Amino acid sequence: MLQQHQASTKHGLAAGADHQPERPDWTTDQNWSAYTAQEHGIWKTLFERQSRLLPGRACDEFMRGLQDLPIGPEQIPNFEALSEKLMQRTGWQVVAVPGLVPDDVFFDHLANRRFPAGHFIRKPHELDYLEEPDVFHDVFGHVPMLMNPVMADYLQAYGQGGLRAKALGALDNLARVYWYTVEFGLVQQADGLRIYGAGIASSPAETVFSVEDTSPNRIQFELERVMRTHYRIDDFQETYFVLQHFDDLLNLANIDFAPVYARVAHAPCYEPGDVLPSDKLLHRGTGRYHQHPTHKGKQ
Ligand code: HBI
Ligand code: FE
Repeated sequence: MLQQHQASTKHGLAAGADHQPERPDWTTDQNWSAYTAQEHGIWKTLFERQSRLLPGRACDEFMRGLQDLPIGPEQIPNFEALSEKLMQRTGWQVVAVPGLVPDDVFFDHLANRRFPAGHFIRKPHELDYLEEPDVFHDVFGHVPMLMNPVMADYLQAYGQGGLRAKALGALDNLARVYWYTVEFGLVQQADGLRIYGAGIASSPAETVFSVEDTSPNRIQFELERVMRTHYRIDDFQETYFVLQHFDDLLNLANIDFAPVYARVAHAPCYEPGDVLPSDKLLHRGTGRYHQHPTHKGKQ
């Protein structure tokens, strides 16, 4: 994905700078019956590619969530059917939005256990590159993890924390935590390093790169370290942060970030590829990939 979250600055681009949302919460109808055969076909191509790559690379929680959802290769999933299953399992719903929505709107949805998913699908020439989260990234990448009670609570806490962080002037710090967990997180599983981040799980190239390539750093997750680390939005990550246990997200959902924001507020930030003496390094990257970037997105 990488590219998908060109972050808040892209909101204007999402639908045109003068876009007026249909409704104040920016939701729209999925309009499922309007998808064309070609659009379902794009879903199928992406779905089949990821279904081959994820076993042995994505964590058990992701694979289980995917299995238990009404998601398959043949059709773009129906958000109502997804919501029904999710609601039973973790009390979440999937709602349709036209693309990126303003931060406050995004946080409000998450705080109420509604996941806003783009209802459009990328074009054939964008299979590996897009600037806004589409239905494949949002549904295939995020929704399987929302079947898990830990991620379900963590993402709600992120929504609740978003408005607080904004008031404290700490949105950048919180957004980095989101980035390096929900989007690009890796976790140590009993049988090896695994993916749980949606940005990785919806990207074929990064699925392999994140867990197998020697180029990126893999560093044990540490909250203040992550809050201080810039991320790349235009290419593979230079560093992945690794949870020791998936349940570590529970602590993150429950602790008060305010004192942590206060500590990092005047501390310097790190570049995406920096390695510090204090880091618990699982793998020191060669950095080879980013020395000669091939613009993976546009390969
Ligand atoms: N809107 N639809 C959508 N999806 C996102 O992931 C998203 C967003 N708006 C804001 C946003 N992400 C981030 O900038 C915040 O998490 C900080
Ligand atoms: Fe995402």
